[in-house]
Amino acid sequence: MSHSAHRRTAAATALALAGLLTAAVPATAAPGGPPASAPGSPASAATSPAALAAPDIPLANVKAHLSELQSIAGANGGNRAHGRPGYKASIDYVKAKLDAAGFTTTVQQFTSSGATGYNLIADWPGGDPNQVLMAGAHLDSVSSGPGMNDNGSGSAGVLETALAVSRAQLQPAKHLRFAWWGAEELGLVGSRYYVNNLPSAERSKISGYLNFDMIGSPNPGYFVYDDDPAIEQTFKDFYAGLGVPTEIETEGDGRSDHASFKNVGIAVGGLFTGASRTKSSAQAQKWGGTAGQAFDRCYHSSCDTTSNINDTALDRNSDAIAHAVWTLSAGSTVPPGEVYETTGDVAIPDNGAAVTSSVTVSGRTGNAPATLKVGVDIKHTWRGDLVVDLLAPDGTAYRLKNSSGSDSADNVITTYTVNASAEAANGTWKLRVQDVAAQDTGYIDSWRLTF
Ligand code: DTR
Ligand code: ZN
Ligand code: ZN
Ligand code: CA
Repeated sequence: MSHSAHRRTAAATALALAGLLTAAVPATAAPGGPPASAPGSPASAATSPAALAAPDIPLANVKAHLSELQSIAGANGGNRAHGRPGYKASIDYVKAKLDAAGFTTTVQQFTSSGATGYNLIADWPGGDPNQVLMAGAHLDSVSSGPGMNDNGSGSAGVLETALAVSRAQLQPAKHLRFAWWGAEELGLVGSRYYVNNLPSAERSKISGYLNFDMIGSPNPGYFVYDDDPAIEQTFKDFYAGLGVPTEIETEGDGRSDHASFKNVGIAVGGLFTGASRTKSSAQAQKWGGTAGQAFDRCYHSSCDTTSNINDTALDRNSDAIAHAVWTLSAGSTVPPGEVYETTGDVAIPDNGAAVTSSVTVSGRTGNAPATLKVGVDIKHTWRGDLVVDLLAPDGTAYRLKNSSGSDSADNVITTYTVNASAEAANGTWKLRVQDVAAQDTGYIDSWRLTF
């Protein structure tokens, strides 16, 4: 009997196990692809909607927000710093855009250094209130300048992504919440105030916080925060699609508003194009720009104006924000309880080398669950001979069964639960079986993973 690995819904698996399906399908039936069933047999795969593709974020729109913020600084003493009129005017501008676009906005006040500060929170109606994806940027500048790259760039990129959500009337699985923080330059004051005043029950609903602080540096690097693996991978996948190499952000820990969320155990990620560190020649080789020069020579200076922006970096990173928001808010692209299985027989050599049987998982986002079900069906007399492991796509082994000389019963037909939350879901998983004692023999009949 030679079938190959395929993906079925739980219901279809029941049919399959009842022998009603004789599908011989490609080893990796990608979700949304053709149903994994032979012609004439009952439709077997739930074709769940894959994550919708994010729209392109128009650079001109992002730059228009920057121009507005520049004008606001110009009309208010040359800056948009905490406690200065230019900051409140920046809040009012962003809030007006979001109110007009259908967001539910809240202005949260706090006091820092004797002055009133403001956070702007914008909720997009809909989505699972128990799964909140957040994206944010600090809106304040230092007092020495208008703060276009730091951090008008992040503020404008997040704002335009929110407006794109409205234009698309996106209805993601998760609830979307956007935020613009006050007094970041005084020490993450606004974002820390928000997190500290969020009841723990509300904190636990936040599935991730995406931070964007300096995403248009004039001599840009493309840095991805190395925090939550699924969020990091989402950004890396986006840049891989552009053919743009990225580096891990190494100076960022604690240096921006994601730290306020990370400090209370919320998954975080983000993007950064560099500040006062200098670009190496190797980095100039891969990214262009000027080696030996700071990524942003106007960091925290009066020259951090709209001319202190690299349009390509701002455009790419704004699109990356949208990609991450669309992708990470879609929930899992395949319904829970999705089964990936193989029914191919693999003979187990008596008292010999280990053998493996593979199942390929694709189309999922993020990591495998902490309760990954591994259903095995091994036909073998005197099962005490057998050692059984699950191998994750990266080769990590999870021991399912040890040998036991005294266990003379036949067959291993059972389901194990494995905490595979450290493993990326997509890839080729293997069941490894070894017969470590002479005489009794058998074979792997089938096995399956249920996510
Ligand atoms: N703290 C930010 C700028 C900054 C400097 N290094 C990093 C690394 C990652 C994010 C941000 C930053 C500020 O001055 O606003
Ligand atoms: Zn700064
Ligand atoms: Zn900043
Ligand atoms: Ca044996």
